[in-house]
Amino acid sequence: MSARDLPKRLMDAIATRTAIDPDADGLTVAAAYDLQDEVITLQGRAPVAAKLGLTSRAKQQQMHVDEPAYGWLLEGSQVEAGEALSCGSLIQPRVEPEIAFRTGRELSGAVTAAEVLAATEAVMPAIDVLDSRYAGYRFTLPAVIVDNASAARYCLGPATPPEGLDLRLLGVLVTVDGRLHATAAGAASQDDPAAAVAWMANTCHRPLQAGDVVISGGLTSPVDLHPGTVVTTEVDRLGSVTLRAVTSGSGTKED
Ligand code: OOG
Ligand code: MG
Repeated sequence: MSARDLPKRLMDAIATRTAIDPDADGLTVAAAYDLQDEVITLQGRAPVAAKLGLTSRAKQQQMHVDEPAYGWLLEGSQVEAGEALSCGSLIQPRVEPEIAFRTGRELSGAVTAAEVLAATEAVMPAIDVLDSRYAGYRFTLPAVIVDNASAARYCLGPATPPEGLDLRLLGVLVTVDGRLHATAAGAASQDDPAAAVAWMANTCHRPLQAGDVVISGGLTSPVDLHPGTVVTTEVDRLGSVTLRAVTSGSGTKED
């Protein structure tokens, strides 16, 4: 086995809901993004939103990596407000609170956090549903990049224009089954969620287009998602988004 086999092995992992061991020896970050493209093509679903990952120190320390990564949320992966998420097609889902951006114009090349903010039409509270295809979420940076930054599902709350907001200072509460589970501020992601989006625009070979949604990276360590769990992310000034997980068959979001 070599890193070259990862796209095919990841497809089998998704199809059989069986996590695999990463084998990304010698794989560079640049080559990993090429294999990520291959994984997305093999899935046959168009990217509909971008995601940043490993942008907070909490996540980087937990995962033993020291750089962010990006990936793509694919067609059919948005869980609409009020819709339940069926865990049936996922392997080991986890959720984390994020701030989502909707861009008003194309972003590419050397952009700053201030330029990202100026180009942003709206920001939203978001829940990222991760599903690493690697057993126990054990991976290296190149391996998680090939696995499309563990992208699985996402859920967006109400949209607010960013004018007058300092995203670094926005307080974030994560509630699990009605109990406060974790707290954070926007600055947990790359010191400013807008800086995280700027990092992606500067790094990624495809420009972010007007109207694209980008989720800007988990602000706390993630929570395991089990059927029956209800998770809420509440962000100061932006409002809240709630996700309810159910067992296979009783939900509405299956592949
Ligand atoms: C990698 C994806 C991380 C985030 O926001 O940090 C991510 C993982 O932890 O599986 O989405
Ligand atoms: Mg995330």
